[in-house]
Amino acid sequence: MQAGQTPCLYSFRRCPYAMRARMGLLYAGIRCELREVLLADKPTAMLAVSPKATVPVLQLPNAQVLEESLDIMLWALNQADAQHWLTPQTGTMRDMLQLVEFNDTDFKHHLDRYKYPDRYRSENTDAQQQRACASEFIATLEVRLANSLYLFGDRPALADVAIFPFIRQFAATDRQWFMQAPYPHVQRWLQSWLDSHLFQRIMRKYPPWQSGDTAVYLD
Ligand SMILES: N[C@@H](CCC(=O)N[C@@H](CS)C(=O)NCC(=O)O)C(=O)O
Repeated sequence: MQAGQTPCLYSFRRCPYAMRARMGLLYAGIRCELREVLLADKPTAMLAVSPKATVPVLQLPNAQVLEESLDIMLWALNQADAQHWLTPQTGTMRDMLQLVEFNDTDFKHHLDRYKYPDRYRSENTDAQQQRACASEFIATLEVRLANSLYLFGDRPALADVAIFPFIRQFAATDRQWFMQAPYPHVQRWLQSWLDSHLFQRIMRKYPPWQSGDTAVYLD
């Protein structure tokens, strides 16, 4: 397949990995074609460039393909980083990547089991137990956010953007429980991201892409 003149992102609106990729691309001001994907019916063009078959996938004009959301964020931020998301006010890039890694592994493991208990019946676990395990991560975020506005200081950085879409899912699983849980700073931080102009823009709805459609761009 021929790569186009602009990067092309295969995305799924509600996927937290795709959200962070779209946030990074939009923040960096990268003009990017957006192809909304149905997970149950992934386009052949996407599978041809990325047989791994997960979203997001970014195809670059030089035909390079980025198949990991964090790689897409890092690629975008390395093009333009006006608010210094790559250089946090406190801590280092390595510290941020460690926290994101914990989010993507341990926390995500428990989040999935909390959110979709029916899928994990055979594991003999229950949603409340999984919520308690996931909450340990929320508690570590709470400590950080009690000390600063964002996870690594008083201005946003890569880790905030990479992590909040997953905390959004956690909060939405049982909103009533989350709002009375002892995490006021996480609640405040999450709400500020949900209210942000950037988030509102990446959550615009697009119909699923089909081969031959007129290109739509992330804006
Ligand atoms: N490590 C990948 C994970 C991406 C991922 O798992 N995305 C999910 C959607 S949220 C997916 O595409 N799953 C495949 C499917 O449901 O068919 C990344 O960071 O991009």
